[in-house]
Amino acid sequence: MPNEILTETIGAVGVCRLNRPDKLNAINIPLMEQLVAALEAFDKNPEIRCMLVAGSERAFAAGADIAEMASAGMVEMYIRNQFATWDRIGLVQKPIVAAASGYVLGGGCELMMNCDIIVAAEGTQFGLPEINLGVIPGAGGTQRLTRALGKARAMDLILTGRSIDAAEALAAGLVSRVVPRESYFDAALQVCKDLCTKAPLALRFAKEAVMKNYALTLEEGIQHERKLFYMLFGTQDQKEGMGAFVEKRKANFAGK
Ligand code: DAK
Repeated sequence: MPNEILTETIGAVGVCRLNRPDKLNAINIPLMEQLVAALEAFDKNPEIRCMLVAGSERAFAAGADIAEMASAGMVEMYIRNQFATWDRIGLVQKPIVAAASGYVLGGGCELMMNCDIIVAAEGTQFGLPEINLGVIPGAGGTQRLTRALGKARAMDLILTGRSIDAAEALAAGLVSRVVPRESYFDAALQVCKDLCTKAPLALRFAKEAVMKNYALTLEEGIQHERKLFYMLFGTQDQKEGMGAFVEKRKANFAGK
C-alpha cells in the first residue's frame, strides 16, 4: 500500500504529513486509515506528548477524494462505513495541532476541525464546498463549523460553498493563530514544543474538558431548556412577574 501519509517524531512530537501532493492531499480511504492508525500509535507511545498534522504548502487537504465516491450509491456509501475511521480521531487523548496551509476544503476542513489547535498560514483558503457537488458535508462539518463560527457564518459558508481566507477564519474563530506562509510548519511545531513542556495528564484532561462542550446536541440543549421553562410556571415568581406586567406595577420577587 502506498504511503498516503508520512510520519516522523521530532522530540516528543508525533508528526503526520498527508502525502498525496499531486492530488492536493485529497483524503481517500487508505489515507484516513493510515492517519488514524498513526495518531493512535502516537497516542499510546509514552515518548510522545502531542501530535502535529500537516499537509503541503499548497494544500492541507482539498477535500475527501471525489473520484473515490463519485460513482458510489447510497447503499455502498452506507456499507463502506468510512465515518467509523474518522470517529476514532475523537478518541485520541493527546492534543493534536493542525498546520493549515493552501486549500483546506470539504473533508480537509472537517479533518482540521477535528484537531485541537489550528495554526494557519497566511492566505490559506477554508471552505465546505460540498454544496457544489450536490451533497453536504458528511464528516461533522455542518455541526463543527456552526459551533465554531455561529449559525450566520456557517449557513453562509455551507449554503454558498464559498471559501474564506486565513484572516477571516481567524476573525471568525475557526483558527487560533495565523502566521507567515514560509514559517507555518515551524510555527505549528513550536506550539507543539510548548505543549510538550506542560503536564501531560493535565493536557489530556484539559482537552477532555473542553470537548465536553460538544456533549449536548442542540436538540438536547433545546429540550433541556424547555423543561426548565415549563418548571418556572410552577413558581410564585412567574405569577408575580407576569401578573405585575399585566397589572402595570413593579414586580416583587420572593424567590419561591
Ligand atoms: N478529490 C479528488 N481529487 C482532487 C480533489 C478532491 N477533493 N481536489 C483536487 N484533486 C485533484 C485534481 O483532480 C487534480 O488531479 P489531476 O487531474 O492532476 O490528476 C489535482 O488534484 C490538482 O487539482 P486541480 O488541477 O484541480 O488544481 P487547481 O489548482 O486548478 O484547483 C482546487 C484547486 C482546490 C480549487 C480544485 O482542485 C478543487 O476545486 N478541488 C475540489 C474541492 C472540493 O470540492 N472539495 C470538497 C470535496 S467533497 C466522508 C468524509 C468527508 C467527505 C465525504 C465523505 N466519509 C467519511 C464518507 C467530504 C467530502 C468532500 O470533501
